[in-house]
Formats: sequence, structure tokens, C-alpha cells
Amino acid sequence: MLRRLFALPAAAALVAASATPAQAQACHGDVLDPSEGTRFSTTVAVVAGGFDRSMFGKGDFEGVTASLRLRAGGARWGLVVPAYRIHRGGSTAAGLGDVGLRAEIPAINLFDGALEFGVGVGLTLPTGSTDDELGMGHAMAMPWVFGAGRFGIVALEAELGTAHSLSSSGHTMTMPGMTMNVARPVVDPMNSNEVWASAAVSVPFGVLSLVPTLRGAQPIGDGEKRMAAGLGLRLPVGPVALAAGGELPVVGDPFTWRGFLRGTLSF
Ligand SMILES: [Cu+2]
Repeated sequence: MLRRLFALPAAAALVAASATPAQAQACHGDVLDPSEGTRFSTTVAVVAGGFDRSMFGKGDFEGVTASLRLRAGGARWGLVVPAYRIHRGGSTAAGLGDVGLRAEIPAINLFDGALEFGVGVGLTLPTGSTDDELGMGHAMAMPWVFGAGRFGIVALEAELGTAHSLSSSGHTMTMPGMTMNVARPVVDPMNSNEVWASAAVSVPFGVLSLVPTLRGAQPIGDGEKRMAAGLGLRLPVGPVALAAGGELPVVGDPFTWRGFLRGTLSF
């Protein structure tokens, strides 16, 4: 696994150079965005994880996501380009994941910006291969509402949204005698229709910030529910915010663990 991780910088450089973009859960947004308050930010993240779909196989993956954020016209615009490499049963597949677009509009601002509420909408595009389970094979639309607040040194953010497939295909898996509706793709799972929520808290701890997170989703109709808890560490270095963290499934997630390293440059 570590050896594979060290092979990633070349892919990272390629993604960063060829696109200016980064992540589907990523499309839901980066809770407690470190670029908050700046006009422009770009993020490169390296992710890795393992998954176990029981009878449908297990394996692990690495990925690189590149993101671009822009604040213009009263909204925050974002583009995310993910690329992954999946290993299972001795074979490896690599390629783009589903590219994500997002817009977020802060609508209500209270107490001098200490409390903010707004709406967002995300769209993922079918750029990832479905055969390799890098993508869903269809576009997904994701509207959400969010609230963010600062209480002394502690910052909180929560999002509640839905996700809807714009095509009826792409989330089923068939075995002899049965068809199941599953969350896809395995690198960043979502159901064809679901309600999702995420929450994060940022607490300063010396020069670092500790960021515990919780996210989950309930399928609408057939599908798989999931919940994952994570912990991140964030370190600001001038205009760059460095972060590292990991996530473990609480309920149902096809991934068994997930980790990330991330750098965000804002100005
Ligand atoms: Cu989908």
C-alpha cells in the first residue's frame, strides 16, 4: 500500500496540470472549507482506502483529486476532478472518476457572519468507467442546505441534502437469481436516490485544528445505508492549509477505511 502511495505524485501532477478542479462526496463539499473568506482556492488531495463488498469482492484503492473554488457573484463555485486506481483480486484499473461541479449560495448571515445558512447544488458527470467501478455511468444531481457557525474558537458546519440519479441504470448489481441496488462507485459511494447529511466541528489544538466529522446517507427506495466517522488534523502554513485524516465506517459503508492528505492554497 505505501509503495503504491509513493507512485502517486506523478498522477497528482498530471491531474493538477491538466485540470483545475477536485471530489462526489467531494461534490457535497468540503465541510469547514479552509478557503472560507478568500476569493480563489485550489486543492490537491491524495486519498486511499479499502473496501469490502462481501460477495461482490474486496480490494483497495488510491486516488488523487484536484479542486478549484471561486467566489463570484455572491456564490461559491467549485470543480472537482478525481482520478483513482483500484486493486482487487490481483487486477488493477485506473482512470478518472466522476467529475463534480457545485455552487453554493450563502443566503442568511447573522451576528456579523458568525452564523450562516445557505443552499447548494452539485452535479457529478459520468466521466468515470462503470466497468471498473470508477464512476456511476450517469449524472447525479445533489441539492442541499447548510448551516455554519462560529462560537468562540469552535467552528461548526452541517449539511443536509439529497442525491438523485438522472438515469435509471448504474446502481444495480446482478448475481444469478438476484439483482441488488447498491451504492456506487465503490471509491465514493452514493445511492441512486438518497438523503445524506454531514457534520464537522473544528477545535483549535495548539497550532493544529482537530476536525471530527460524521457523515451518512439513507437510500430513498432500494439501496444501502451508510455512516462514517472521521478525524482530521489541519495545519495552516501561510496561504496553504495542510490537512491529514482518516475515516472508518460506522454502518454499512462499502469502504473499510479511508485516509487522506490534502493541501489547499487560498488567495
Ligand atoms: Cu448514481
